[in-house]
Amino acid sequence: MMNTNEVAFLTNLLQTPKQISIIPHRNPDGDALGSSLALYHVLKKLNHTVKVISPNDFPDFIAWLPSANEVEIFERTPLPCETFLKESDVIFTLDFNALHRTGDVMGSFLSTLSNDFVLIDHHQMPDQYAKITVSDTSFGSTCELLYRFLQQLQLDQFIDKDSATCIYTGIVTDSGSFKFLKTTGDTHRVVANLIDLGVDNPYVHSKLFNTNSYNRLQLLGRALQKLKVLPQHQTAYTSLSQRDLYDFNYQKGDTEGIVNYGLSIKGINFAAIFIENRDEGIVKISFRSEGNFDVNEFARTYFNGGGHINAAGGKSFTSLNDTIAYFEKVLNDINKQ
Ligand SMILES: [Mn+2]
Repeated sequence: MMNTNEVAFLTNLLQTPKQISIIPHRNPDGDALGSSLALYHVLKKLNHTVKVISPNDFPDFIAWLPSANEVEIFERTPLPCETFLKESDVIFTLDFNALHRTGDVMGSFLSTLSNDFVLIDHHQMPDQYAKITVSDTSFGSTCELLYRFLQQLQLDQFIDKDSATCIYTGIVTDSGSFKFLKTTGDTHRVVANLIDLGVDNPYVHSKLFNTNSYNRLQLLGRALQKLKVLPQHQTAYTSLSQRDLYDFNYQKGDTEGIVNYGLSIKGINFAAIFIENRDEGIVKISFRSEGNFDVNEFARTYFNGGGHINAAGGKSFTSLNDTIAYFEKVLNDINKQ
C-alpha cells in the first residue's frame, strides 16, 4: 500500500475542495467503471469537484451502476474533457498500468500533462507515470484494492450504499463471482462489509448476468459449435469471423465471457477465442487458463498482449485462419501439456 509520506500527501490534498479526474481504462469493465464510480461517490461526499472521464463508452451490463449517467466520454467530447483534466489538482487512473491503455489519442494527451497522477491497479508491471503508485497484483480486483486504499486514508467511513454497490460489482466481475484464485478470506470480509452497507447482491448479480439478448445467445451457439478441442494440449479454442458477428447483429459486449466455455470442458486448462475485426484489421484474442499455465506470458510472447496469469488478451495482424494456424503451431512448439 502507500507509505506515510504518500498517505500524508493525499490526506492533505483532500482536506480542502479540489478538482479531481478519475479515469478507467478503454473499454471499461465492471472493475474499471466500478472502482472509478466508487471513488467518485466518496470524493463527491467530501465536497470535491469530480468527474469520471472514460476513454470510450461502456457496455450496457454496467450502465446501471449508480451515477454511470454522469460519466463523461472522452471520445465523444474530447475538448471539455481535456480542459477538465488539465485543470485537475489530481488525476486518478484506475484498473490499468500504462497510459496507452486509455487508447492512442487519450493516452498521448495524458502523457503531455504535468498534473499529479495516482495509479491504483492490480495488473503487472505498472509504468512509472504517477506521483503515487498503488499497485498490487495479489488483489483479484482494483475494487478490492480501492477499498483498502480508502481504509488507509480513513475514508472508508464515507462508503455508502452507492459506492459499496460499485465496489461489489468490480469484485464480482473480476473474481468470476468469487471463484478465481485471488479470491481470499479478505475478499469475502470486504464483501461482508459491503453487504452490511446495503448492497443488494441478488439485484447486482441479475443486472450483471441476466442481460442476454436473443442474438447474443445465438452468437454464443455459433461459437460453441465451432469449438475445437486439442486434448494433447488440454486446450480448447473457438473463433468468430466478421461474418458470424454480422449474422447475429453483433453489439459491443456480445462476445464477453464466451472464451470461458472452453475451460468448462473436463480436462481442459487453457481456452482461447479468436474474433475477427475487419474495421481495425486485426484479430482480437482472449486467453483463459486454470491453474499454473501463465496466459499473460503466453499473450506477451506470441500475441502482442498481456494481462493476468489466468486471463489475458492479445491481437494478431494476420488473417483469422493464419492466426489460428500460428496458435496451433505455437502450442506444438512449446509442447504445452
Ligand atoms: Mn481489474
